[in-house]
Amino acid sequence: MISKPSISYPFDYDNRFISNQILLELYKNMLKSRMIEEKMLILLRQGKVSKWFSGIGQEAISVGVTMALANDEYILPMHRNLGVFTTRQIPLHRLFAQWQGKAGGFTKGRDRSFHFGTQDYKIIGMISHLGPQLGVADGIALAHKIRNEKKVTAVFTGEGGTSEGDFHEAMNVASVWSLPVLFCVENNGYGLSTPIAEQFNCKHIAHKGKGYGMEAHIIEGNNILEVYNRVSEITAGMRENPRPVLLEFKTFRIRGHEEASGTKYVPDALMETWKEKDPISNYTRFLHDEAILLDEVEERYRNEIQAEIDENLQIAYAENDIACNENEELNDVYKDYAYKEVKSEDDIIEARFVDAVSLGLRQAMEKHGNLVFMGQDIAEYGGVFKVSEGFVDQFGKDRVRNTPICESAIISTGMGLSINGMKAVIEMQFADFVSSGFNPIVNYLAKSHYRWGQSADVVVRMPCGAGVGAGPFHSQTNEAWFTKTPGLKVVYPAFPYDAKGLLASAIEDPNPVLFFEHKALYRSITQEIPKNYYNLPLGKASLLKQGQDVSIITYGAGVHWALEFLNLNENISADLIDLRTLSPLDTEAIFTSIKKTGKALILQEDTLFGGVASDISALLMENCFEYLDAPVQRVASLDTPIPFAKSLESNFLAKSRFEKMLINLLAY
Ligand SMILES: Cc1ncc(C[n+]2csc(CCOP(=O)(O)OP(=O)(O)O)c2C)c(N)n1
Repeated sequence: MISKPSISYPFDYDNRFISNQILLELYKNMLKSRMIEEKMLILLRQGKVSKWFSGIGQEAISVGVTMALANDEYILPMHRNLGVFTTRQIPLHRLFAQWQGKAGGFTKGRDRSFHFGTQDYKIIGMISHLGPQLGVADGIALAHKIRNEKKVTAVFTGEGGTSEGDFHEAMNVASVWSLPVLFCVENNGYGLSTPIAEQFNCKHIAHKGKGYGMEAHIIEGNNILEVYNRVSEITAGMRENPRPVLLEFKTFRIRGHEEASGTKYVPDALMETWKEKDPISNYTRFLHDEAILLDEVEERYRNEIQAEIDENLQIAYAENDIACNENEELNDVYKDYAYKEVKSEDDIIEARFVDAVSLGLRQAMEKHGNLVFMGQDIAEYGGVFKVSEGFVDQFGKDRVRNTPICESAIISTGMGLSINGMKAVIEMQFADFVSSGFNPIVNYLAKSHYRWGQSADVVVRMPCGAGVGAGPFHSQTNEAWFTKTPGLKVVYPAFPYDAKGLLASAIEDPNPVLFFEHKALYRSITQEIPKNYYNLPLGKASLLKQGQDVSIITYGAGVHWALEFLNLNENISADLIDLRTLSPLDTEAIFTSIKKTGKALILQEDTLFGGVASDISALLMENCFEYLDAPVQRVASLDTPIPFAKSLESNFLAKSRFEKMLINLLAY
């Protein structure tokens, strides 16, 4: 029977199609979440947990959504979704240990609160930046869709988070690709202290769905039965007919943004209205009124939960604080990967740099059936540099995907594919545009393995570099943005042979790799290379020339500038080192050479300050000082943006200063 809205409850409770067992489970899960939070508030005051983001008053959303999903469907919760974690039955001592920074948690003490994921429970936690996980959900759902698995992925955000570009990008991608993502927006009135009227200028967030061509619904988020019923029904449809759906849950944040910040800015009347809509007290009354929950059962539940909390807190307290092991800290930055050499010596072909990249990528697609290639105009059009011409015909549209112009969501999508067992290669149309996808690369992909053991099996291809008169936004070589970030690998080949073999390895490697391809080399450098699949180890430099008087250390276009000069000046006796990989850096090759020659010139196309050459210089000072016969020289491009006009660009580039500085160094 359907209960009439009455003065007893602020909402309709429709329990017609829900068994009493589920009705009680919904109740118990909400109660558990509430009772844990109440305990946490006490512990917070006692200084036993650090920060706390309260979800009190919002439990129905976490619990209702989680119970409507199957246990093997991914959920990407936020900082107020304790109910997701507890409904999935994560042992409480692990949660408590996580909040106390102990090893029994999920991050070896490396991240706090809800900032973790766990494949065991199919929960992928947030990063602080809020937005990127929306695109990650796209990637998880895409993997399901490609494998024809009928699964939904649910991702949460607050209404504040919907102002981020990631929200727009992820919704748009999900809609264009018909991905079964349930976008759950918890509209709780405030983003920190900012009220909704200052956050967005439309009546309901659900109205935004229309603009993306997406089904959208408004749900009374404090009504557990409405949440459970509607989400169950909607997700059943999404599994059969994959498509994204936007849900706006109306709710309210009863406590401060985090406990220390309070709620002074919330009008009292507003607070009172919402307190009356408390999801647990109202539902408890309803269950009692319907004789589904008896007093003694409620008491038993409370006692059981209390005992579970106390017992698990003792387990967490009994655990020692983490003892730092620096080796383990460093080792966990990357996922272990044992490189296995694959050789191919027969069938030599003449290939330009661009052909080598194309063939390498094609063969990787053949080798890894779970590899998805994404980028702007990369499908039928073949990419702006024609690297992927013909790929759609060979691999189909599922695996060769044109993307909307949304670097951030696509990088995040790559992360989601990786989480759900696939590999991704993403082509930046120009390396310059990676700035629009910077956040997920440096914060999500780079840090996930260290934080909770989830690697990002993603290669970002970066057509980069100057010398083609393309001006400030199509000519940068921005490798230093990434060599600075622990967790990323950075590869920068200078020859077709290296490009093909290193690309193969970058794709084999389960860690995130930024793969730089100098576009001025694409069609100017040709080499004989093996036609078939082979790989080359990352992190190994190559010694292109051997000499006695100076070591020239360089990569990318710099290798060709140096070669050109040395070939014209055979009297100069130099080691020429092509680094090939910048992170990890082959310091051994560099040090061995300097110990022999005593002089070092580091040549980079990047601008001077803060570039890779600066770190190599510092390493030489620290490790080879007594072998040096002259100050280490860095030769780099001018510290300006890259100009367009030929004469300005030539002056800008390091090449214009290289010769003079090398001669000066030799004369020192
Ligand atoms: C990119 C970014 N900017 C700012 C913040 C600081 N911050 C953390 S949570 C938050 C408010 C989020 O509001 P909302 O998305 O509505 O979620 P709620 O906290 O209300 O649940 C802000 C401003 C952040 N974490 N990341």
